[in-house]
Order: sequence, then structure tokens, then C-alpha cells
Amino acid sequence: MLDRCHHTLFLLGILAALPSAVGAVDIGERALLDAQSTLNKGDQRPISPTELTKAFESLVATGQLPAIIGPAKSTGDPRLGTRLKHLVAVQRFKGGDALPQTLATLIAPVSTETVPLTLLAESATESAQLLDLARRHGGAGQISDATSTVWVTLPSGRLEGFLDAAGAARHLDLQTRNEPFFGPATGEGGTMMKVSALHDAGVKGQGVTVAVLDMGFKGYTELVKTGELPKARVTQAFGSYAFEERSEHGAACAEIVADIAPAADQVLVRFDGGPQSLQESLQWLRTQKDVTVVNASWGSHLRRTDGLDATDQEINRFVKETGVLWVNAAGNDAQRVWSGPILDQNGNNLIEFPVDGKNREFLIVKAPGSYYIQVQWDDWGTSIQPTATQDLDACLLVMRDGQLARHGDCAQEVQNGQQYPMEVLQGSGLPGGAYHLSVPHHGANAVEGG
Ligand SMILES: [Ca+2]
Ligand SMILES: [Ca+2]
Repeated sequence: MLDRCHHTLFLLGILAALPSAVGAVDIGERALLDAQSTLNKGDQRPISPTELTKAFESLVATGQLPAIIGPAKSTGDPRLGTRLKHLVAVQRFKGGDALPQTLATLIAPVSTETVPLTLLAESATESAQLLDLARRHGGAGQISDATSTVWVTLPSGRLEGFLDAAGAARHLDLQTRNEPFFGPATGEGGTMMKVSALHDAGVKGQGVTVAVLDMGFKGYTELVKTGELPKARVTQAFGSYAFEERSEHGAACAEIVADIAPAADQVLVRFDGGPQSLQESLQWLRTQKDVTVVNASWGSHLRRTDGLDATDQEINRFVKETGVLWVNAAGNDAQRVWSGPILDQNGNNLIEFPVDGKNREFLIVKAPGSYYIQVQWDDWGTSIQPTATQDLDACLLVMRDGQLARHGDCAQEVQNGQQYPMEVLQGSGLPGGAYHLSVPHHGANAVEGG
């Protein structure tokens, strides 16, 4: 069912690795394949934007671009999210050993033998049925209070059987992992905010309890011993890892809180980045006395950005119920984002980006080495379910032997009413220099013409 020549060749080599009994769920033609194996190196010499522009315009003028992009792939089961389809493909064709690494690449809460899933149903009753079904497949999980979203963790060997049986689910995908936002290492905030003036006036956070909700408090014990950190009133961990495991980010945040409000009490909570352990953390925080502020210096790009994500709604509910001041980091990527209106005024199926006062049908991106490019557009709808009908794709083109060529597969999920408005390009093997990101669209009503 993977019908492109180079894929067929690749698959022939690994057919022997197919498990004897795979599930029936249709993952379509979504390429599972190790992106590296299909990539060729591009030109190593620096290429100017003018040269890239000329090459791109020539591709468009001679009508060669559609052949380079390739036809849209068939969708498979429309209930499955792109990342989950990718994971199932990896599991089918590469076996269980590839699972942990794939989960890490797909930005799901990492686990060695389990698969974390988000499930959406039409009703609370069906959500309960799904949770029950997951338990019968050896899984564990919970239902979001705010949205009836089901978060479950299944043994990886039971995934396909579960997907085949999960008729009540309207949408199934991997859970998304939140990640800590690491900023510059130096602590300039206190000076910038003139905190010392407040301290001189005796305002040091007395009577305030700040909860630092984060992903790892590595070094905490040592920092308390050396007097860098006040001893927290209480520490707690939920999810896959122990309190001090894996990241020092939480301890660094606690230090900043202590710098600014040295007299405040601290409550330190570690979760593993996934929505399940986040919800457990919120439930636990509700039981802690006098928490007035929650510091959340993390987030995720890989989920809906209109405030209706299940995690956002869960946090809104928590804030409304507790009256806590929730302080969330805005992220560190403002300089790495392009946003603006999209049009296809000449009707050639390529989006035009207004850049520097001109319309261009591509963006030039700089991403030497490994890259992660996310394209999303404002078609989230108002339901917790995915409902995008505007169908945009994303392709990365690289200069090779003086010609622009596709780098890896294009991101071509078909948005036809049951998907989120998002495409992700991810991989490695790029030479130094600049690359084209082209965003074609299709579908009758995808974008207004001019
Ligand atoms: Ca156009
Ligand atoms: Ca698409």
C-alpha cells in the first residue's frame, strides 16, 4: 500500500520483519520510513536567496513543481491522528524495538513499553466506554474533567487490538508532551524588574505560597544543602520519573522564584510532560493548602493553539475553581515564527506569503542539520474534536546539483473535516544554508482566490 517506487524497494527489504498478526486499522500510505534513508544530500555551498528564488520560480513556470511534490497520499482511517499513524507504521514494519525512539521523535511522553494515547468521543458515556476498553487491553488512564478527553497508556503490544476495537472513538492520537522552556542561563529578571527595591521595602513574598510545576528538579537536594534554594514545604512527583530525574529546569525555576520572593513558601511538583500526569498534579495541587501562585514554565507547540486544547481547558477549570494565579511562560520561539494572512490570488494552488512587501509562494527557512517545521492555520473550529476542512500541505525543497528537489516526504495529511489544521516536517540530513518551505493547498474551498 506504500506505492512509491523508492518506498516499495525499501519495504521489500524489511517484509520479513512484519509481525505475524497485524491489526486491521488502516494507516493509509503515510510514510513510516526512516526519513534518513530517502534523503540525498543537497549542495554544500552557500546558496543565495536570489538563486533560490530564481530556481523556485523556474519550477513553477515550467510546471515541474507538482511532480516534485508528488500526489497527496491516501488518508487511511480518518479517526487516526498523523502521529499515531506514523507510530503504528513503525511498529508494524520495524517492530517494538523502534518504539521508544519513535515516541521521542513524535514528541509523546516517553515510555519504553507503553503507548500514551489521547482519545476523543462524542459523549461522556462513550468516553467512559473507551477508558473501560483501554483497561481491558491492559491500559490505565483517566478522563479529563473539563472536556471528557480520555488519556490512556496502553502496553505497546496491545495497541493495534485496541485501535481495532475502539469504535466509539471519534479521534485517536498520541498524547503530546509538554516541554520546559529553557531561556538564557543568566538571571537578569530580578534586576530588570527592580526587585531589590521591593525587597528593600520589605516585600519579599511573605505569606505567599508558590507552586513550581515542572519537569524535573535535578540537583534540588544539593541546592538546598548549599543554601541556593530554600527547602520546599513539600515536593511531589507524578508520572514516569522521580522528582529529581532528567532535568534541572524545575530547580532553576525554583531558584528564580526564591530570588524574587525569598520569603515565599514553595511547593514543588514534577510531572512527566504528558497530560495524564499533569492532571494528577492539578488534582494533587487542589489538596495543598494556601497555594496562591502556580509557576508553569513550559508548553507545547504540537497542539491546538486557540485555547480549546483539552490541557488548556483543564488548566482553566483549575484556575476558576481554586482562584490561583497561573503564571505560564510564553516560550522562547517568537523569533522563529512566521505568521500572516494566506492567499492564493493567482489560483495555482500555492499559497502566497506577503514577505517584505511582495508576495512569494514560498518561505526561505534556515535549518542546518536537523529541523522541525510546523505549519498550522486557523481552522480549529469550536469543538474539542478536530474539524479542519482547509487542506494545506508543507514541503521542504533543497538545492541539489543546481536544481531544487524535495527533501524527504512532504507533510500531506488530508484535512477533510476530521483532522487538525496542522502539518509537521521533521528530519535531519540538511546541508548548511537556506531552504525553501513551500505550502501548497488543495480542496475546492481551501483558500480564497483573488
Ligand atoms: Ca499562488
Ligand atoms: Ca494537508
